[in-house]
Amino acid sequence: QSSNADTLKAQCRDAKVVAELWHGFQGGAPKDTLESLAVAFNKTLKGACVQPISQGSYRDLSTKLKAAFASGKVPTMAQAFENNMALYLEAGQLEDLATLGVKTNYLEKTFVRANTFDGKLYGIPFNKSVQVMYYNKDLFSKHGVKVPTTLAQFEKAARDLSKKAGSPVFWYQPDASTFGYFYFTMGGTYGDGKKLVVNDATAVKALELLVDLTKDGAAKAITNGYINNQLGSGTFGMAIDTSAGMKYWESGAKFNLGMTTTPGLKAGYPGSSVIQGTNLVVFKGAPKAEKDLAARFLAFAETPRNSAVFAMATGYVPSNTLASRQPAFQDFLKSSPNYSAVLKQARYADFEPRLEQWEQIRFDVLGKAVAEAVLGKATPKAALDRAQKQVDDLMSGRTR
Ligand code: FGO
Repeated sequence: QSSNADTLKAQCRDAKVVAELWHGFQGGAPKDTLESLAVAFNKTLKGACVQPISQGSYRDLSTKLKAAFASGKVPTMAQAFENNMALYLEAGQLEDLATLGVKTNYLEKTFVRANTFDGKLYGIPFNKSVQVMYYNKDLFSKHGVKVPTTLAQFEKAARDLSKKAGSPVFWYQPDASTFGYFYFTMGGTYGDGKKLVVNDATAVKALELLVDLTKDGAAKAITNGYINNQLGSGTFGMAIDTSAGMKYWESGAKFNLGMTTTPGLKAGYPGSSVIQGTNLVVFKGAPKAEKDLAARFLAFAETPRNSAVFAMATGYVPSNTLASRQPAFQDFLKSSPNYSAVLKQARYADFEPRLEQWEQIRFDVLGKAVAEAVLGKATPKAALDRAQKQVDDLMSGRTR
């Protein structure tokens, strides 16, 4: 079926050293591009190969890695969010990349910092994304509404356009990612770095905005998967979503698709955006020959050229700061002006907390609270207060 998969199988069949790379891509441009990268790398080798293996979703991936730690059968490499890294590091599973000679010259500094714990580098940024605003150019021009650049304009545009269209035009997934955009943009920080806070006044205000827009028929919660898969199900106006979905959005949109920076607090300044996507880590328990091969793969993945190719093919932010100077990248920006929003937004983006417990919290606690509130099962304040109690219990080890 997929020629990349066949090529990889052939490349790894007789290899003496096979470095498995467990990942959370499930298809589409991200998976294809990762596999193409591995195929190209393997062509430079004799008797060795990198074998990407999808483990399902990102969350399936971390679940399977934890099981691998317990059984002692770890892969060579894997994708990991920063909070996953905190957990894997605590479990003693991550290799210090300096010992493998991995360099970070020209890599995005904020991303590299997020991979650094106690002064040591445990991962390199690979597929890092930012949220951007996707919108329906045709709908905005049809009704003569200006594309919003501030939160106040955003709220008004959502209400005005929805009235004119006769149905809610701001579509969102009721989860921690969507909430994070509003929360960060309003100045939220999830606490002071000592105590994790999800129910401060800013959090309540952020969730109230989403709930009010929903109640008033200006926003629609998409509860069955990615927004880009639902674009045929009504009049879409705008959404805040990961730049990594760019190719999916482009193929799903039956209208002129616009991409721009997120609405912010003040005119002239984009809003914030949650940094998502993952880094590549190497596991201590893998054989030396595999770890050395992994280090070479990381260097290959991060060349300006390969970093540019990956970004152009997917919508991710290039990890190498020299990528955007590649002639092919310059041509790409001319033919895909939407993508420039991704580069601009990357300067206005925030990380979620880098805590071991965060993955569980963002899905099972915060994400649940957001869904409850927008579905009208609890007020934003009540939902977030309950979430805070669960956070406190998890952080103090009272629950697991
Ligand atoms: C996804 C998840 C986390 C954490 C954030 C964490 C775990 C969020 C969000 C929950 O690489 P990103 O930017 O985008 C993904 C990429 C590869 O699959 O393509 C996106 N995609 C895929 C198919 C499609 O039809 N449309 C589309 O946009 C896909 O989202 O990562 C963003 C979405 C989520 O997975 O539901 O990162 N996230 N922090 N996941 N496990 N842990 O700490």
